[in-house]
Amino acid sequence: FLKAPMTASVVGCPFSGGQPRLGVDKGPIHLVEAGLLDQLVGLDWKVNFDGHHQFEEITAANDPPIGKLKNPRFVSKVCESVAKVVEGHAKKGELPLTLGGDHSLAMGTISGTLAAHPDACVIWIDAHADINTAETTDSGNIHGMPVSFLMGLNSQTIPEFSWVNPALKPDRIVYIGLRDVDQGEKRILKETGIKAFSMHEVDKYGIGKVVEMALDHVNPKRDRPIHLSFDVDALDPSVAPSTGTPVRGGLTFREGHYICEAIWETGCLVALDLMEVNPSLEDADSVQQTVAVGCSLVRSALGETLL
Ligand code: 6HN
Ligand code: MN
Ligand code: MN
Ligand code: MN
Repeated sequence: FLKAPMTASVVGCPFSGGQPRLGVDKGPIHLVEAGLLDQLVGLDWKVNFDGHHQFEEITAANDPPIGKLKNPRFVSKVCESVAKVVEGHAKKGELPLTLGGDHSLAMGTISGTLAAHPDACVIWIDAHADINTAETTDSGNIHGMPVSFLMGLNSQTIPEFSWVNPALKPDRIVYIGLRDVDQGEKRILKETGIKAFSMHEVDKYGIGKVVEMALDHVNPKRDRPIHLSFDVDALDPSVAPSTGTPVRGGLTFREGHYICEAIWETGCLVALDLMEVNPSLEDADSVQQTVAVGCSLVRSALGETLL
């Protein structure tokens, strides 16, 4: 690849099984209804969208916890189907744009990207590291664990998740925006040596330098395909209030958009996730604001410029 594909294939994922709060499954519906797809057409993308993915056949019924993991079969099956869809789009040279839904979906999207682009790297924008294992998780919510599955960090293999190819290497993922990392996750980050730029580093160096350092780490020659997984809770709750696990002290509106713009400028973006918009949380104005910010983050990542 030399230049980013100019066809975006939207993978709408109305899914909330990786966490307990209802409504995050409505995120993709609101993003599309807000006009996101027309906005991308306005940026000269060809946009494929054949409706939101239907997960009816994959039911949450009869899905007791496995250890601490909640809805394990449901999350696993949904992610497996998302992985196939993302892989298919990516192999056709299209850019999969996955709209969540909760962040457990990234187990699927990144699996799909790595199947199509084995040399890809991941830039994970989040308040959280989402790297708990089945052993370290307190909540049992799988949206706090996708990275551990992608990296094969669980000490015991869980047969229900055996489809996941643990192909993500520690030097191929970098975080920006972290500020609510669990004790067990801090240990994992240290032991694996994964590079993470928390809000402390954003304050210290500024977002421009942080993005440059992040890219230098994960993509030093700017020749690797990039999967950008953006959890809207990376933004400060004053900017994106309608999300399930808000944490104060987050990225400003501009810092969030700068990240997207700078990644687009590399020309290496091959897949994008926008996750954790929950239109059932907070008042109508907050919902409208969060959905609008979600749309504008996607536009920035897909080439919208200020001038
Ligand atoms: N997210 N670390 C917490 C947990 O439950 O494991 C929070 C995870 C949040 C996940 O926001 O995508
Ligand atoms: Mn499709
Ligand atoms: Mn997340
Ligand atoms: Mn998060």
